[in-house]
Amino acid sequence: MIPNHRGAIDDMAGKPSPSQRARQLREELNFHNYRYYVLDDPEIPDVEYDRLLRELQKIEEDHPELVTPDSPTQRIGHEPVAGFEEVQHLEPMLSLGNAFTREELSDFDRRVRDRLGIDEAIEYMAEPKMDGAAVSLLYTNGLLVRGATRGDGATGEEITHNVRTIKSIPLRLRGESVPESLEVRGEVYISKEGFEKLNEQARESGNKTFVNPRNAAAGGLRQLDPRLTAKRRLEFFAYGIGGHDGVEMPDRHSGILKMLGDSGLRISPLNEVVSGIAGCQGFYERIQSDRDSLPYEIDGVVFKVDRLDYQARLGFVSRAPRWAIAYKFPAHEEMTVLRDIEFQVGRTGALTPVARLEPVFVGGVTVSNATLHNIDELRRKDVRPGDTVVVRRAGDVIPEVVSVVLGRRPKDAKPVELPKECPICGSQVVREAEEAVARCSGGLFCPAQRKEALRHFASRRAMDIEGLGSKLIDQLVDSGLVGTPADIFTLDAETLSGLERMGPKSAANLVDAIARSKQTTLPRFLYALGIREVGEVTAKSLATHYSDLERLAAASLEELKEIDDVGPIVAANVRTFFEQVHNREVIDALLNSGVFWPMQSASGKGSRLEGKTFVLTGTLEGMTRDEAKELIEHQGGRVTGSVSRKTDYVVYGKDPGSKLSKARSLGVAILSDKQFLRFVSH
Ligand code: JCF
Repeated sequence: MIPNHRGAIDDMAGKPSPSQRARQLREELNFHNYRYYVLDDPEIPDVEYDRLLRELQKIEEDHPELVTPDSPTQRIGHEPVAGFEEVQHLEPMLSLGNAFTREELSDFDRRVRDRLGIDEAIEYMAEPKMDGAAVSLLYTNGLLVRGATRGDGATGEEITHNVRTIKSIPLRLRGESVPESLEVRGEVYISKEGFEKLNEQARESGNKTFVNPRNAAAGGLRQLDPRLTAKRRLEFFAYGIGGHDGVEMPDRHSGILKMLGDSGLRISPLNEVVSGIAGCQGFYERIQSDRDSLPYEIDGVVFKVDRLDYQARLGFVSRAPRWAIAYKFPAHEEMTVLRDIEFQVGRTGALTPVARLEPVFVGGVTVSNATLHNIDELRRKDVRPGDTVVVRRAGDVIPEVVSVVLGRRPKDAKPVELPKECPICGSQVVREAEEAVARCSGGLFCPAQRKEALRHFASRRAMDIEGLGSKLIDQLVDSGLVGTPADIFTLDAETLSGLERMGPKSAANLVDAIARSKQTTLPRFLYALGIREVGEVTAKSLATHYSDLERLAAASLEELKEIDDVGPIVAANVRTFFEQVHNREVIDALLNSGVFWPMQSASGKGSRLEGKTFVLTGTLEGMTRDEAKELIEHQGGRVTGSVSRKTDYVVYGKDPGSKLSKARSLGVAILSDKQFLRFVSH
């Protein structure tokens, strides 16, 4: 049990001494660390953990003599090391034999049974095989004293300063009776998410990306500066033991894992004892089908004869035990020849270099396209048509080209250039100085961007065309019925009812919705155009400043930069957008088909709600929150989230929240939704 420190304080006659308090805090923090990182079941919120940690840090600062090696403050406390020391493992670290097919697996099982002279099914401990780096942890009298890489199996490198940063590795073993010494063996790995983030950061800062999670984990362990290791968010699963002294040994491998788990080490929850070859095969298939949804990479499963007396009888061949085998999944990485590099145009017009490959079977599927992310990444990797490349497909992630096999580069291989014009629509390709991405400036005109642009155009906060959803837009574009947003306003019920899943009733409803959307506001219209980085706030600023579309379209860069919320990048985006003839044509067509907005008095000045602050609560009848907000802002008022003395009106609907009672207690004016509508509509 963990002492409740608050209780402890109250119970004692007076305050605990700094040394008592430090011990309480250490125990408590280590307990919560264990709940969070090992059991994955935190008991207290992060802020409370941080508070406790800071309290301990403070005590240790004032009383440095109270710092202990297992203090949670000591995980990253170490200075960078100058180099790695060699360490001798107490027991050698073993490797595993491999099986790639069912036959090889059943050969293994047959060899085991033949050697033991046993006919019936053997019980195996089955576990996922983590794709990380093996480490050995030495605990002396329960205290973590050393961490080491596998090295050649007999000698590894000392990496204690780095394993201490891994939160799922306990600095002290739990439990009453701790062994005098115990080598814990396990795998350090990085999650798929951690790996993606690491590579994203590397890409953003122009550094080399990691080829796979295993390299990222192994590299993390070999940092001289533990602060860099800590940044990689490495994790750990224990899978066995090495040398040990003063431990009562269980008689099964599953017993060892239970013992490790009870000592506070993290054990894979997927481990299972299975029976015979059928059990092994079943486990393999279950894990394989879960492979993509696991948060980390695995490259197969491991089977170990569970009974330790059998293990002893089976012994070893060279470094690999006869009692264990790794049954591998199809590889995630393969080599193939890159035929060509093409540029694909994405949602925002971003040009993504895509590798066209000689088809190759990797990660369980045939891959013939792989992403190269962006032009900088392409340059950094220096991938050229004709190159032999390493392709990686992990989980559901898009296959990517990881590296070039330079030794196989044809003499005449030339790098590809970024196209000056969009390969889809021919518009100019622009690249902002600070951005890694190059983009097609074609906007609404570019077919590749069209669907996304239409989705945005019709969306609730833009033109708000109810019923014009994603699937329907796909159909409309694919059938050629809609090319630009203006075409939406040419659709009639008859045409629409010819589409999939479109009855006469929903067709009629959609036609109504389209007609209703014609009356809009200038900010909504500007936002709907989907000019890069012109969100709702910027659209409002632009509309407030110009109140007339023609003047905005003709505004110079210098003029635009002067406007609130408009920086040089947004100003340039606005200019580029209106300079494209196609965009002007679409806008004209929209206006010709009847899209209009009632003239807005500049910034709503002089209107009745000028300077008034509103708070909305509950479900308003006959309007959405957004509509109410728009009504208020249209007349110069402001909507805020919380009630204070400065609030002028609180508008409430059905099931109002605490804001209504707060308004009452502060004496703020209160309007029902109906009163509000009357109030704003004359
Ligand atoms: O998850 C692993 N990569 C893994 C490696 C799991 C194991 O149970 C292992 C291992 C390497 C050697 N067991 C041994 C004996």
